[in-house]
Amino acid sequence: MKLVLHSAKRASAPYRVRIGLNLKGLAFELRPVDLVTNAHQSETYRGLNAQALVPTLEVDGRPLTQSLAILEWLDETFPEPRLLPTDPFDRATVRAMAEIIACDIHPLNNLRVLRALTALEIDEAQRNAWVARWISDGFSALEPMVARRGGAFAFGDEPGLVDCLLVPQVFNAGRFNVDLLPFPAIQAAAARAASHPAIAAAHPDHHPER
Ligand SMILES: N[C@@H](CCC(=O)N[C@@H](CS)C(=O)NCC(=O)O)C(=O)O
Repeated sequence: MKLVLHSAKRASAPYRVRIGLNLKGLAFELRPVDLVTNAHQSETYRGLNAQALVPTLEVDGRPLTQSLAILEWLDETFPEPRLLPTDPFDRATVRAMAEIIACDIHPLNNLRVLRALTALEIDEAQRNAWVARWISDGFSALEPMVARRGGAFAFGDEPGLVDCLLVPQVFNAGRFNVDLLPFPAIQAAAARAASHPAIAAAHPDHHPER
């Protein structure tokens, strides 16, 4: 099976998928998409991803979009090691933790949202305060869940779906100087996960310069 990941260096949604692919031990070709020059808005890229967003994972030439859907496809197609637990209650809990990041933090802070704020003449300090507000809001809800259900990783003792989302979101919080002191369980889980070899290999530092 040939896997091609369309990814951008600092973007958190493709970072999630790089972590998932690495945790599964899968080889993939990485195709950088330069968000700064709007390569994601080209007609060619829109042919793969009608939303003009990264990531897109091509599976033998067929495109899959939406990082959470891609991660669930990965888990169903390559079941070991598991990203989601087997118990239905635990699966729902893991999805709820992941969706706090994917549905309730990230969409409010995406590049197109920040560009829209810029177009409304919102200055950089106010944009950064906006980003910090939504990260802190989401992390306030996630913190007790990680404290309750986390172990060596964000959920339990093995790396999984929550780590795929948490590590990039904490990286993003760092870019915007968000204070993580109020979130000790999140900080500890993200630090432990970031040092896992498969997760470390997905870091933007190892991504081509785009
Ligand atoms: N819900 C989507 C979000 C994808 C997304 O927003 N990707 C960002 C990078 S993290 C992007 O392509 N932004 C380009 C833009 O906003 O113009 C997913 O999880 O795949």
